Amino acid sequence: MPDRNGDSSDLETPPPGRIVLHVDMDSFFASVEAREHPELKGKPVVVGADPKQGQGRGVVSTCSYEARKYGIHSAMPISQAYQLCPHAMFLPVNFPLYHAVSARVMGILRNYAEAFQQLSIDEAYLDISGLGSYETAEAYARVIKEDIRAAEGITCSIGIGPGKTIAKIASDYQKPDGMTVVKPDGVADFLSPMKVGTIPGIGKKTTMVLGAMGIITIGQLAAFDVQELIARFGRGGIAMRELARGIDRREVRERGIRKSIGREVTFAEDTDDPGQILLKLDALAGDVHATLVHRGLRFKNLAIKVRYAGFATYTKSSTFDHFTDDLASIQRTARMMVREFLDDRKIRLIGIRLARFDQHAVRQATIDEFLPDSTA
Ligand code: TTP
Ligand code: MG
Repeated sequence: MPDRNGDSSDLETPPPGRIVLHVDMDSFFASVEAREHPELKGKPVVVGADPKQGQGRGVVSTCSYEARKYGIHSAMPISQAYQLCPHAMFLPVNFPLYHAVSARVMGILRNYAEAFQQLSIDEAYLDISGLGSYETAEAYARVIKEDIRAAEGITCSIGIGPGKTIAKIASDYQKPDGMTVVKPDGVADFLSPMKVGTIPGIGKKTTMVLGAMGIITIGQLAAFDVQELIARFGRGGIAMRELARGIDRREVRERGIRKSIGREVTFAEDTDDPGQILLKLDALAGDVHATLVHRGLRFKNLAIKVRYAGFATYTKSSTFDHFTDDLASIQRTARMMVREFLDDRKIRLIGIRLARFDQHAVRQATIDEFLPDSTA
């Protein structure tokens, strides 16, 4: 005889609900520039390649929301952006600056999370299930937004939901400075009318194939015959349909520590000009240093790479006797090592790579302070 308080009553107990928060900075590079140069605030700002009066090559990295009104967007040719809005402020990409801001923002966010996962330079997942309710989670998210605004002078958009995919879709739902909370019982209504391409991971190709099958919206995908999806996409078909139904058990977790941080650049024209080479080397040092700081790491081993015009490639590495994150040391050592490669041969590419890391002390999570029954 099954115990009356056994299996069946267990089934009635809802599983502890997961609450995932996704945060994405608004027009990140452009917002940082506007913060650095307040006269840019409220203006169309385009960050990317030099437009050269419409003749420039290269693309838009990002642009302010004011510039988006002119139809400008990320990855658009810079020449086209110039045609659309010649009076926009065009700025070059300043990676070290954005990385430094990103590192500080991520540092703030990490402190709010039970589990934390940085997704890109300007977005992250926070598991905040311990807050226990979506109402508390929303209030918490407002504190996070205000914290970032006060510390870094930029805005972000936040999405909250029972899984990573929904949280990510939600953060993009109202931008800029948005906040979208999707409770478990609202997931189906939220997702159904959206286009399938809204699901992260469903790209242009899959969207086309689905379209040919008559599947345009997420609702249609959720209701579609699973066997047919498997026949067309294999196991990916099941995963896709689950996401469309709001089922997403992937955990928020830190990615593994990187083994190395490298950056290299090919000169527009092969060169034997030491001034030009050293300048580029300094810039690369700045880039790898920014990533290092961004990841909260210190390194011990530094390598440089030199490729001559004929493709002959050499590397040279040097190991410090202590861990460091000092930019001047990187630049000094890289310059010293590159010297022996500076002869009458033209150089095509140079690179810097940092390896052998130690991690700074892991930051103490402060989420407990916000828990409803906290004694802190
Ligand atoms: P996104 O978060 O995709 O874009 P965004 O922050 O500029 O704007 P949104 O408000 O829509 O989130 O990308 C973050 C940064 O990554 C962006 O500021 C610049 C950089 N980036 C590129 O350099 N090239 C690209 O094609 C994209 C999409 C982003
Ligand atoms: Mg963004």
